[in-house]
Amino acid sequence: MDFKLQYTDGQTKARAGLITTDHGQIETPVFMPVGTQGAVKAVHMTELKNDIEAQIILGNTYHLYLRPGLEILKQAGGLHKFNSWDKPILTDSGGFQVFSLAENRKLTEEGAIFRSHIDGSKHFFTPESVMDIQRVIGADIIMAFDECTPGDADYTYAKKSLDLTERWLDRCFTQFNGTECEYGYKQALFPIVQGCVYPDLRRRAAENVASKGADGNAIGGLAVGEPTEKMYEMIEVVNEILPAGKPRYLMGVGTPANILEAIERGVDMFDCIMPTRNGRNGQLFTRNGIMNMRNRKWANDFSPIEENGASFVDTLYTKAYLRHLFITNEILGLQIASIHNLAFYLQLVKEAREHIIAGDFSGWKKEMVEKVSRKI
Ligand code: PRF
Repeated sequence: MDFKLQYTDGQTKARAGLITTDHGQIETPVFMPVGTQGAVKAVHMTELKNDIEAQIILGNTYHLYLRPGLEILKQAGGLHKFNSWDKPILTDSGGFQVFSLAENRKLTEEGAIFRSHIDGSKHFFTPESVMDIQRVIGADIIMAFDECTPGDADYTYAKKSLDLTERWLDRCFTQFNGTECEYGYKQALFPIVQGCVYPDLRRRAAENVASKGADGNAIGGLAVGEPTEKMYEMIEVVNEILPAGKPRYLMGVGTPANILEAIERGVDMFDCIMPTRNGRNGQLFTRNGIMNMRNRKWANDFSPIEENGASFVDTLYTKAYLRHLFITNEILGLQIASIHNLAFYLQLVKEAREHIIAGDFSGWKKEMVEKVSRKI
């Protein structure tokens, strides 16, 4: 994997760059739609590619390991072949999902013991096994096995947790460096900075991560219950230390405003379930603010979903029709909302890139944060 830093904004820390993988290039900043189980919920690959213009999608080690399981993924020839997505894929390591989904989970020095949320079966993830699983899934970018420290952890817990994540990181790199992709292309391993809301822990974590000389680096443990201002402060602290010449990935963030604020602070890559999950709940993000499609006020609003929207769905359908689909529980409503929200997120980040290159990011960002955050 290669990263070229193409432009750095003069007034802020925002950057534009280009990642090259064996499955194609990614212009940054980039938003990566989440396809937890190998599918972006309610969205076809053709729509992702041609309408939403996704450059890379996510998958999850935890889910794919449980179903379809490694045997099937191996037989398929990896996730790209299995789900018919021939562009880049990134997989999260499962640490975060074990903690948010699995039952009876327990952390030990060795790894994480948990029971499947699907059938209660018992499993054990270690840094080594998680590297091996991600070799079988075959994503272009794979993530280190970490503990995502809760946002309200006290200092003592956060430090102990970071110590463990750092020991696990060394084991991840040892295993990764001793193995190869099963399918003949290259995979990159991104380490993850933890450290909760404590600047000294974050600095230490960022220095440790930077010392690995990885192809890219991630910031985890944010947007997990801490105040938003703390999140921005931690991004600033960490990005002072992470190498400028490598992409920086802020995991699981966030609202359109969160993403613009993080781009301003030097983040290049994002993923979040918000556009798809909130979309399925009837929440639409637009250039003019956030709409709840179940609201009565859209019942006879026959204007397009979004004038000058980023997707074909925006002008093909009206607000009144989309509201009707939500009220009647038609699955087309979920599809339209998911496509709309993803197209909006991707266009927003693409526009950010254009403004970074044009040299007027700062003013544009300030205006957009205000617009995209209001409720309409
Ligand atoms: N670690 C991992 N995945 C994640 C996170 C993390 O800290 C987060 C936190 N926002 C989302 N996804 N491995």
